[in-house]
Amino acid sequence: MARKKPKAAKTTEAGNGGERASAAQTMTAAEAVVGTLAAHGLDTVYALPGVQNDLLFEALFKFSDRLRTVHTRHEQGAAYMALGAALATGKPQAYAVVPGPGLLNSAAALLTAYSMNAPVLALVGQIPDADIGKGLGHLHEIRDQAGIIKRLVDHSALIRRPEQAARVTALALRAMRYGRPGPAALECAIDIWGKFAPVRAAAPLPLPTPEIDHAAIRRAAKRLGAAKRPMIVCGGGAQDAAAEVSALSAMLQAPVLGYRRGRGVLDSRDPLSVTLPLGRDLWGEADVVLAVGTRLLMQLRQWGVDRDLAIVRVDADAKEHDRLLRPAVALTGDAKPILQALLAELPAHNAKRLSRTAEMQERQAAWHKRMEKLGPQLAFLDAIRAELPEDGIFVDEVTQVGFAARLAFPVYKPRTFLSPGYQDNLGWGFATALGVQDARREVPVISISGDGGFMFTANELATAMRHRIPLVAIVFNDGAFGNVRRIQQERFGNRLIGSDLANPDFVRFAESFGAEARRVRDPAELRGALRRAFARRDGPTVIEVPVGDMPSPWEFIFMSRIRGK
Ligand SMILES: Cc1ncc(C[n+]2csc(CCOP(=O)(O)OP(=O)(O)O)c2C)c(N)n1
Ligand SMILES: [Mg+2]
Repeated sequence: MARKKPKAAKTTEAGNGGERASAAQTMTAAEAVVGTLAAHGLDTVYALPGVQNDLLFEALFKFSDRLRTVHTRHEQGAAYMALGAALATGKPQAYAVVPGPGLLNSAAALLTAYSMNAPVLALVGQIPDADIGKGLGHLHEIRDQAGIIKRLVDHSALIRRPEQAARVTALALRAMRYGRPGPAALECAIDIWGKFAPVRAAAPLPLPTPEIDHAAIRRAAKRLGAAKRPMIVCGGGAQDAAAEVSALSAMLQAPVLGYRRGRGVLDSRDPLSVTLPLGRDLWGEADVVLAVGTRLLMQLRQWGVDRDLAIVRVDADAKEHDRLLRPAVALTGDAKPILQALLAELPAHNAKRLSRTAEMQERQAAWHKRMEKLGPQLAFLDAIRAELPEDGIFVDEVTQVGFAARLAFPVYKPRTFLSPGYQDNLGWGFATALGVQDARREVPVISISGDGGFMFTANELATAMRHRIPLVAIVFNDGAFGNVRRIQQERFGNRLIGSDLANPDFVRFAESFGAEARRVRDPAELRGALRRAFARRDGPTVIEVPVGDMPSPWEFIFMSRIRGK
């Protein structure tokens, strides 16, 4: 595509990277976008190229001293990697794809980012600007791409002129962090990316600091302080408030339930740290629950609620509070400052608390015993925990060992147990974990998958090799969509359909990419293989574990009502 560079309106010494975000330079829309990403501290774009985005990639090349471009083999890989990087760091991450099929290929990951409130920016190409909406059949044209995007993210925009590009990007990045965090998307047409204008890369826009409602904090402190059986429930929104949750738990002697996205907020070694199913017992007894960054869907819909339970909710999104049940006290904003205010107020209202350590240890042990039913899964998890360092990151999947991990894998730190939220999408794990490991190169990352889930993105082993990502991926191979097969066996008279799998030889498959690969037979061998794999930091390792049927975890997950009608 021809592109004429107009005379520079003003030249600066800032050079390619635009060291000073404030200096206006003549640059393309794409450079303004990429420069703005860099000015916001982003250091990587996960991407798959194509003609609509050629000028975007040209800008990425120009900025390659400040932003790495990690290219993948499928757009879902790019978007899942950005998601993994966002979950691991808590910071905005970006991916770039062509329109139409490129966008749709990335859509499951974008949907997952939305469900997990993860700050992922999608940069999506477009057909020629003047033809958008005309249905002419341009390459990768899709009807109402903006409308499709709008249903996937809360904030989106089409860049139409280079003069707008930096500000539109900064607005998207602010929307991703402000209020309820989450993904955003920017579209830009093939003929706009390369257009020049005198612009400056935009620095981060100030985030309004939400006022803390001190009257509501006092009401919350009074409720919690007077509670006989207080309890804290954490969701993904509590991950950045671990210190505050831990302090509140100690002050109130309140057990902290974290399941899946709330795991690791309170260290599993604390006797007050619980998952399901002990969490359900405690929910049944609680008189006041402090819910932090969680929808409480399982609790309110499955376990039930009655008038004897008052809920104090902390949520970044005011619209979220009343969705299922009006709480006694609603606190809107980021969990951390709100819980800090609560911590300051609580001592004035808090009842004298006896330690619940002994009681909790006893109750934990009793459930531990009942969960021995999941022995095969737990033995593998013990092996992983024994080798994964405290700050190592475990990326969960929709697989038998994953279901057990959500219940029983000890998690010591926030953002070290990543589970896919309410999409629970098979196939998220391996590519997301690649993004996690790419963004956190200094810590070991484990991805677990079943044979079914692994094959959704196993092609990204090529990406792991190309970008030397030292992820360790464990594949539990039962030759089946095992979860589905068990349902067909138990509920449908063993009428098996669509659940058996023909698999590659996973070791040879991984080796053919140049990855390290091992097959292990039992937890002891798994430990040894993990130790070797963690010692290797220059590329991926795949460990295949052939397994048989595993005991069902569902009695510990889908538990019946414990209070209310
Ligand atoms: C995107 C998506 N498609 C389908 C499903 C339904 N599903 C849940 S578990 C499962 C089978 C998982 O098989 P595998 O990864 O081999 O794990 P296993 O249960 O055998 O351990 C399927 C198909 C899903 N959760 N997400
Ligand atoms: Mg399987």
